[in-house]
Amino acid sequence: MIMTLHTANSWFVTAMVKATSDMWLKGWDERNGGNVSLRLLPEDVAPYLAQWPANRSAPISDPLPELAGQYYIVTGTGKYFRNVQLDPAANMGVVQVAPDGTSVKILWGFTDGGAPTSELASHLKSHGVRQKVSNGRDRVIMHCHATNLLALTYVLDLDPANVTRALWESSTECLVVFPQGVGTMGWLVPGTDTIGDATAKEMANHTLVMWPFHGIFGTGDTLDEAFGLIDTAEKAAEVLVKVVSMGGARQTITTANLIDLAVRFGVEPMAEAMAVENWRLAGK
Ligand code: 2HA
Ligand code: ZN
Repeated sequence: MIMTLHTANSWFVTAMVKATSDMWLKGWDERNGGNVSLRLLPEDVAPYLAQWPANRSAPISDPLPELAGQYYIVTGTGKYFRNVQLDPAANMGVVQVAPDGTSVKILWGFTDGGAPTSELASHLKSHGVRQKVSNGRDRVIMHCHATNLLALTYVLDLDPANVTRALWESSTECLVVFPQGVGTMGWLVPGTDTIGDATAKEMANHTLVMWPFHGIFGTGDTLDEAFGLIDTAEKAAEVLVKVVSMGGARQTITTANLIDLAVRFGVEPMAEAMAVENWRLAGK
């Protein structure tokens, strides 16, 4: 008996549906906000390749020949995360980077004529960097408008060490979950190569990158890891918003506590953030 494998039942479509649905329920992805990409390995796509039409392409604004041949499942431009679960094939697609890195071939999905996310540049540039620094382990780039992290960008001094230290002090697990801290940048126009380059640059040293007045980028080896990373930072951000709203901390996790955590969990925390004595609100 010949069995037809349905792409909609693949582990990677199922996992993307779960991630985007959870992100919607978290309130991180209003309207068409947010985008997610997951790098697929040849063995992931092999069972399906022969049945995929692969008759369209989409340009990559800045060529990335170092990613030639790689496969990604990625959310679509203009698509709403709340709708992904209703019609995964219309709201996401599987693409392969062309040999010269100037375009992607659309292999599956985007069934209503859609195309990959407007943040494809940020995603692919960041994938390139994360593959290098993680020795090929990291496979996910996740962007969303996590409410409290976004709110904090209006009040925190945006120096990366300062932001990192403020979040580390806002929940004990933070230093363990993101020891490399949070990268930041100035405000930039989304959907451009400029913001893509700035994001990828920060991704060389951090697993989280903050876009002021916009949102957050996270990475990881799996969708669960990237989601859990953003969820952890967002939880700490929510605590910090409450603490600041209550008039500020009267007591906190100390530097000595942070050192104990790093030793117990065997992580090497961002030195600049460990050196911060009192994190600052902007303009203070
Ligand atoms: O896809 O979130 O940054 C919509 C966005 C752009
Ligand atoms: Zn966004």
